[in-house]
Amino acid sequence: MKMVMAIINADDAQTVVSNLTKSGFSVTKLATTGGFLKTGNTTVLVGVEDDKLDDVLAIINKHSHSRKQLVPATSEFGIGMIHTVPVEVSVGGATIFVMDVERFEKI
Ligand code: 2BA
Repeated sequence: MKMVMAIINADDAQTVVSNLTKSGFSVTKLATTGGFLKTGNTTVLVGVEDDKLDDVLAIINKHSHSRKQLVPATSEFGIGMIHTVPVEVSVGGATIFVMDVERFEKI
């Protein structure tokens, strides 16, 4: 068994979760925050049998889209002036970790 931990854009979360659920996968959705942008994203946990892993990854891949986002970057001139300019970063589709599950129990 594998545990898929996928960090996805909050705007894609509902579509990803509903398509995973529709395909019969159990999903847990967590509200998370990216350390760099400090904006909300969504982490989806899916425990899945090995032979279904590719199906889960395909659904996440299909419904997660990358986006450009502007972040303020500041430069210091050393004379007490700080200049802020927006810098564009590309965020997502999805950042996915796949882990082996040593033991799985439902009590
Ligand atoms: P954030 O940390 O808010 O990062 C958002 C985007 O900013 C990243 O998109 C990347 O394009 C850029 N970025 C992140 N750290 C950077 C840095 N030190 N310098 C320059 N640019 C940087 P993604 O790579 O698609 O990541 C989207 C979100 O996925 C991240 O949000 C974070 O929440 C998560 N993530 C990505 N890689 C991760 C990792 N190795 N471990 C844990 N979480 C990760």
